[in-house]
Amino acid sequence: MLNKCWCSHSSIIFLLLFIASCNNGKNTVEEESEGSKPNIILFYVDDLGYGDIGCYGAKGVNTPHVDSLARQGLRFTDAHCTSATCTPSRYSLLTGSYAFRNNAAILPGDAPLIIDTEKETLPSMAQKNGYATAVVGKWHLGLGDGAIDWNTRVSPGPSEIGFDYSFLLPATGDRVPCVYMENQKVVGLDTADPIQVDYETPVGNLPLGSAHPELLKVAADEQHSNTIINGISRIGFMSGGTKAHWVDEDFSAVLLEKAMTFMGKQKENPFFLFFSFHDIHVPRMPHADFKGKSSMGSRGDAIAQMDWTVGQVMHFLEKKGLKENTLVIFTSDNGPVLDDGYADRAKELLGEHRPSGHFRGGKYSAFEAGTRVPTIAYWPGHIAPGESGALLSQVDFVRSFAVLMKDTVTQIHGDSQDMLSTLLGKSNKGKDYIIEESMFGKAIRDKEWKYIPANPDAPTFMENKSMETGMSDQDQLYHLSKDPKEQKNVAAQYPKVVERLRDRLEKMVKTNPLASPTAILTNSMH
Ligand code: NG6
Ligand code: CA
Repeated sequence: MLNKCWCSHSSIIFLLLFIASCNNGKNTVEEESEGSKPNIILFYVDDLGYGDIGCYGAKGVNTPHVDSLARQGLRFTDAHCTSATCTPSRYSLLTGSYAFRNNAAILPGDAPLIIDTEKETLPSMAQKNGYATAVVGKWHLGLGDGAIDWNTRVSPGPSEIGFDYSFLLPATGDRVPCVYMENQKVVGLDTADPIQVDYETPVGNLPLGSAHPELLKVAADEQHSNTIINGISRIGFMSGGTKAHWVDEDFSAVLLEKAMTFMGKQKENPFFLFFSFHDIHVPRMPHADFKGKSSMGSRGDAIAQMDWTVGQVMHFLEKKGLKENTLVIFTSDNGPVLDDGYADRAKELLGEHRPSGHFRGGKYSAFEAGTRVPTIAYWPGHIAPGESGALLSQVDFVRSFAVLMKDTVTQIHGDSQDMLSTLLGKSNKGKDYIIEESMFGKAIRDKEWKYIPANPDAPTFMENKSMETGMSDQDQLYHLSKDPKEQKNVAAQYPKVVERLRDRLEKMVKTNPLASPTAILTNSMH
């Protein structure tokens, strides 16, 4: 088991090459017939900001592997996750619907699955089109349908929404239960030491961070001061499962190995791999091999670890002859945050590095950096190297992938529209409108403008995160093409633009394509 021991990176590379050489499958470029379906790998990094990658201006860390994807692929400068927080963005990514349609918000670690198992999803669509499907990494979409018994197979979960294989961190790294789940069962569980989880009341007798700060590798705020696992206090209480506890420092190697094994097994089918990183979410505990790889402490070192992981997957594809037949998308689930509950000195060690790039806000925020995230599409021979300023949203990935797969068997409902040509760089046409969700409200974008409706009930600042929420008691309008930093509210000068965007936002919110699939608003105004 890799979660209790760390293998050196060189031995991992050896293992990967070994897996690759064992696979004499047919899934190579030469053997693929013309027009066959490409594999899809979706690298989904957690909390990675617009400015956190070299090719987007990072200063405190090098990201050669991701930069190389960008150099040989298409780098987007106005691409967005749907929300400035994780669960909603992931919900949209997998269902093709905006998360507010399902009131999706950041979930506790024992929440039920929030995706309707009756509806098509990105993985179920891929599955029905002949793809082998897997999710490896952070889930945070809920599991089960109520009171979870962590000691049995938990269902519904990934397999009920179309994933053939899953290897999960059930919620987040900072939430209990701190165990991996493989195909919805806790990995390495000793039945004599059952797991219990509670988000209200302490359970069992594992030490709590609030009572035993001396046991901690990193100090935490009150919210993150419950059960201590692996020297880190978490949100929520858990007991039992001692042999199954994860080791945070091993996340990248463990997830990588699971992803490789899944890919290595695919022989006849194309595959869809949702590689859902824990990096660079808190607690940031990169492996010792990455200590000091950045000038920014553990947040930067976690970026370096993530970049290395991407490099390993790409190396694997190359060795296996799959590079030319795999569409790789690299992106993030929300903008950056420095202090998210642990005293890991992310802010103090920042130096010249700007996690949000030249945008305002970050995770949780309605300002641009909440959802504008690094986004790269890479597919040698199919995507020409370059840059695209097209306005893009992850809500459209489902439908775009459906078109790529020439899907005729499913009907993906929801807000998702076909943006494949833009994603592949064949067109520069962006979306006419996208909604940006955030912690306290929605905003709407078109190519030039951003409108954030007045929200007098919301705070303007989150003290504990040092983060502007983007909310105000006034309507806000920013002329982004002239004022990308959202410094000057021009709502009063452009009442017609405000009216147009307000109407459009209301219409998009009201027209629920889930209730009436044919009611999807077209990408253009008419
Ligand atoms: C917040 C947590 C934060 C993080 C976030 C989820 C507190 C005070 N903060 O509620 O630490 O876990 O949820 O992050 O509890 S996300 O990337 O999964 O959305
Ligand atoms: Ca996140």
